[in-house]
Order: sequence, then C-alpha cells, then structure tokens
Amino acid sequence: MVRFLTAGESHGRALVVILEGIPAGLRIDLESVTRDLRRRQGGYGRGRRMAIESDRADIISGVRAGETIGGPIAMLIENRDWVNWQQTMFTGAAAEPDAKGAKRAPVTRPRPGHADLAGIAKYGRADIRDILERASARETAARVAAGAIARQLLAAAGVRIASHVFSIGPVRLPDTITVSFDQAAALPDDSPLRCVDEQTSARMIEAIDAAKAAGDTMGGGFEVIATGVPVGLGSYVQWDRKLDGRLAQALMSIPAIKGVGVGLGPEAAARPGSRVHDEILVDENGPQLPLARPTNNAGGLEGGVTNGEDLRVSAWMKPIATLMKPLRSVDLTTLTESGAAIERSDVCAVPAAAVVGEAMVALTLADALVEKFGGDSIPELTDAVNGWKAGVGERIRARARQSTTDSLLKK
Ligand code: EPS
Repeated sequence: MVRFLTAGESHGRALVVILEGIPAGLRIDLESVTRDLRRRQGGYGRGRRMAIESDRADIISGVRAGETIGGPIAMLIENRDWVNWQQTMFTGAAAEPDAKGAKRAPVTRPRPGHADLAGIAKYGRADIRDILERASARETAARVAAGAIARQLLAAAGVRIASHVFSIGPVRLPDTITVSFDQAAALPDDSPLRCVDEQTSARMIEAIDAAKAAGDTMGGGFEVIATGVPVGLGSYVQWDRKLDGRLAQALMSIPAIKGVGVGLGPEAAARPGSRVHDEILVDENGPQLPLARPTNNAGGLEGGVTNGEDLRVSAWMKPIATLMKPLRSVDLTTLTESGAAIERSDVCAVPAAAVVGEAMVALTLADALVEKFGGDSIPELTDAVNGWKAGVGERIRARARQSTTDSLLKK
C-alpha cells in the first residue's frame, strides 16, 4: 500500500510529509521533486506569498545514497515566510524572546466558502487562524513532494503523467480541441495558465485580471492525463476498489475542488450511448491488448478498472474564498454583521491545482500499481509489470486460437 500523511501550518515553521510503501531500490531524482514544487508555485493569478517561498523538499528518511531503502520516506519543506510569523505561530506557551514578525490580532470574521466557520464551530477555537492555517492550500506543497516520488515509481513501470487547464471562469478551451498526453506534457514549466491554446490563454488572463480589478476571484477546471498505464489496475468487485472512485476521492480532497469527471465526465449524461461508449476493434499492434479503441470517452477506465488507454480525469475548482471586496459575514466576538476577513491570498490558483492534481493521481496510481504487482524492491515490481504487460494480450490471443480450434474440431 502506498499512503501518505502531511503535517504543517501555512505560516508555521515547515510542512512535513511521510510517504510509505515505496519499494526499495528506487533512484530518487531530487531535482525533479524541486521542479514539481516550483511548477506548483507558478501560474497566473498567484498572490505575493509565492514571491516569498522557493519550495524545496529535504529528504530526512527512507532514502540512502540516492536510493529508497523500503522504509517510510519523510520530507520537510520549510516555510520561508515563518520568519515573519514567529510572534503569531509559535508552538510553545509563549513566543521565543527573539521571535520575529508582527504579533497579529485574532481573525474573527469567517470567510464564506472557507473552512473558517465550520472549523471554529467544530474545534471550539476562538481565533479563526487556528483553522485557516491548516485548511490553507499551502499544505498541497507536501502532497506535490510525495507525488513527485510516486511519479518516479510510476516512471519505472512506464507510466507518465501530465496536466492542462481547460477553463478559467467562463473562458473554456473550444470543444473542438482534444488535448493529447504529448501536448499536455510539452507545456513549459513556467506556462502561466497551463492551457494548450494561446488564444484561450489570453482570454483566461483577461478574466483573471478583471476578477482582480473587481476584488473578486476565479475558479476553473483542469485535466490530468496518465499514459502507459497497465491494463487491470483497480477492480469492479468491491465498491472501495474501483479506481475511478479512488481517483475521485484523491482529487476531491484538493482544497476548493467541487467536482471530478472521468473521461467525458458529466457530458456523458447528456449524450446517447452510441456517442459515449468507445468501440472495440482488432489491432494486432495494440500496445497491451491486440485491440484498438478509436475513441477514449471512458478516460481509460471501464468498470473502475484501467483498460490500457490513457487515463483522463478532470476536476473543477471553485473560486478562492478570500475576496478583496469581502462578502457579508459576522464578527463572532460581537455577533454583529461585518465584512469577511481579508487575508493575503491568490486571485486564481487553477494552474497550481492542476500540478497538485498530477500529484494526487500519481499517488493513487502508485498505490494501485503496488497493490496489483506487489514486490518489496523495484526489480521485483518492474519484472511483474513487464511480465503482465507482455502476457495480458497474449492470453487473449491464445484463448481466441483455442476457441477457433475447438469449433473446428466440433464440425
Ligand atoms: C492560501 C493563502 C495564501 C496562498 C496560499 C494559500 O497564502 P498567504 O496567506 O501566506 O498569503 O499563497 O498558498 C500557499 C502558501 C501555497 O504554497 O500554495 C490559503 O488561504 O489557502
């Protein structure tokens, strides 16, 4: 089982992640972890915080001389901003005598759409900061570090992952454009919108600028594509083994994600079956099965099981809950109406969420891969994957040869 836990507050000292279940013998490329962290920090519409941070993960366990050794991998990502918060975010009974930064007043006016109100009621806290620090999307940096390791495990099994943004607010990539894995993978790391179409990107930037000028925020949608996925990950035999359900949970757990789709997603409900389901044709040169699918509306999943086509999952993000022109709220110290609190924030973080989406898909696929192929070391795992990929199509061919022979003998 590949699983992970994160810890850390947005303005605390650091984020921590523990990733468990990665087999021994995986060469770790730390540079590509840093690269994913940097991609997550980018995107048009981010706030001033991202100019402060320059995320880097320090590996503190589970790796020796550049290779995993089978134990839990712990990583630490420092918050550079911590120096400005030491008078507010200390863990002792009082701030250290040399603590830096301003002493901030408690936050008392919950932001509609944020975890503020539900959190304060649930945990019985007086200062909304106790809620927002952990509910902050800063936590997703830790997921991306874990996801970067999962991605390296998947690469050893021939699986690659990329993402692209298809909508910001009302601006959408035209329906006529279907984005291939290669197009998404070719997006430059510093692509402002992670959108494959230049004209649409320009309109997306305009929409974000307009929201910013109005003191408002913008959501949108992104798609994650995985290629080279072995046939047969996940299962239909029990509800919690369906890979589409597991991917949906992983993506829905990203802050502000309000909907997830597989393949065509909700659009499938508006079409007749003849325009949804992907026909099955014979193709002796198919990569895993001796078959071809002329379309991939199913997004590589049928019955909650991978079918060998590219895996395609989408997620829709609501606009960020901190508005510079605040919505009505209540000051909880006086129970009087008052504008919601304004915290420094982003106007739009959909491109960053797409990178987090890649990480969550990588972690979910790594778990499904290790579940099916097992193995405590990378050679064991890759032998099993390669044996399976070579054999799964051959078994279908052999069965077809057998039934042809059987029916000839019967005649
Ligand atoms: C966030 C608010 C902003 C974002 C932050 C998420 O942070 P701050 O309050 O420090 O300005 O920049 O995102 C990150 C720090 C990050 O690393 O993505 C929030 O309230 O969720």
